[in-house]
Amino acid sequence: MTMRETEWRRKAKDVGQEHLFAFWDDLALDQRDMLLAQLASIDLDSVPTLVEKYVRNKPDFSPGGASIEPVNDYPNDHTNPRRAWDRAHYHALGEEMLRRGEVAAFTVAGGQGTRLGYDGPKGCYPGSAVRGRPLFECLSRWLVGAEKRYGHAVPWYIMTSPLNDEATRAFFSEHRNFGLDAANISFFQQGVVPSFDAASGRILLSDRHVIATNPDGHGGSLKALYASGALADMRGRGVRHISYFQIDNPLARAVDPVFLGLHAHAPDSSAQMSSKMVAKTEPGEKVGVFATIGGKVGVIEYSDLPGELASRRRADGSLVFNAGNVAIHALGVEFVEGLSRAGAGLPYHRAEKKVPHIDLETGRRVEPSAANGIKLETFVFDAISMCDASLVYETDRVDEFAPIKNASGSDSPQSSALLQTERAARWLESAGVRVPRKADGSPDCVLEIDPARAMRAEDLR
Ligand code: UD2
Repeated sequence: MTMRETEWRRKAKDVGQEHLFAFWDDLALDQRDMLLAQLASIDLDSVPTLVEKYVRNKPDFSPGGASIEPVNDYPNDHTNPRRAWDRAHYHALGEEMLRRGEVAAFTVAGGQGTRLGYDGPKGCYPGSAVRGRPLFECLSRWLVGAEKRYGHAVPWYIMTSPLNDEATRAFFSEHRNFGLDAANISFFQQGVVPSFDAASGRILLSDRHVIATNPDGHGGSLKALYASGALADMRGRGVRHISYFQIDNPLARAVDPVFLGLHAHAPDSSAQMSSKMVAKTEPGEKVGVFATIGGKVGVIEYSDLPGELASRRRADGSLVFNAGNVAIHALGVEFVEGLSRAGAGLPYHRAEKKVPHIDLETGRRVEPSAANGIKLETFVFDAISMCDASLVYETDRVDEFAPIKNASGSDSPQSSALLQTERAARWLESAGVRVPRKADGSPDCVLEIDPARAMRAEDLR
């Protein structure tokens, strides 16, 4: 018995997880090393708390007794009498930030294309309506355009996970970084958390020498930005704000001067974390909702929003809680650093899932037919309620939200292509181009506009 093993075994026992050594005697030497290395990479001390708080109990993320009000957003129509604001002013301020190189782009791309039936990093999936450009390339075109326009490169940070890091890097090399300078692209991996057996609270083994883990959610990006050195790299480049977006939305403006200007300069912004919203289409739409909860802006995930609040309507028929979260945020470098230094972790959310594992009695692999495991994830939007103040900016759905999540139906490649076409059609029409439309008003064609050429309708005139 090596000393290292004794120590780890004791530690595992102390936190109620001694079974992780159940097959030790049968393991080859390299397998033993792998198990010990994996144990060293996991925060074992936190395991008893995780089990108690999230496996044995179900934390409640519903707003509970707190007062809950709609958010006071900046409306998409800046002339809206509800709240008129000076769009041109913030656009100019945001452009200045880009000219000075104060902005980095950040994509969370730790997920796979599983829901799409695609075996690979989601960013490699064809996303654009006409050319079928991969999602990574759709987003890269904004950065090509911004560099040309503002004379300063926007460094791009991409968070991968152990599931797709290698494949993502290889994809960028194969595509010569989509024309961007490799010196301005950084990849780093998010962390993982152990997956638990729902009934016993034991950590599952995915092989006799391998602990079952899952990526720690997009909220893990804040910790990973710090731990990977990405924040220090940003500091070195003079970056002060991070433009955050998900890999699944080919219409996301990777950098948006108006939003960045509001985030950094609006009087009611703390420049810590700001967000974009779109008006929800129907009460059941699967997007989180921004609300003022107990006096502070936060997001209530769709599964936690009480039905009565989701379907409450104003006299004009519009939804009261309509501020849908499109997962586009702006974050201050200082804010993210502060959270990490203070060790201010985000809460975990639990998901009951089928987790294949090794049966501890027989040593055989089990493919469960029903949910047997608990996976824990953190959500980036939980950081919003940690801000001193947080701004929400309404954007037009057609202009900015056409996610590709499912193989068919809503949020699918087909629905995304329709929205991309509609946006391009509107932009072209505003520049005086006649776009053929069908009797129902939808464009009678398929269109795609390259963001490297036009970042907004005005650019086409
Ligand atoms: C998310 C939001 C939802 C709404 C919607 C907008 C959550 C929990 N819900 O739903 O409120 O805003 O998006 O499109 O976020 N990712 C990682 N690492 C992880 C997990 C996810 O990088 O460990 C990335 C993933 O690659 C993708 C994004 O985060 O880019 C969204 O993840 P999702 O598909 O699990 O979230 P979804 O669509 O359920």
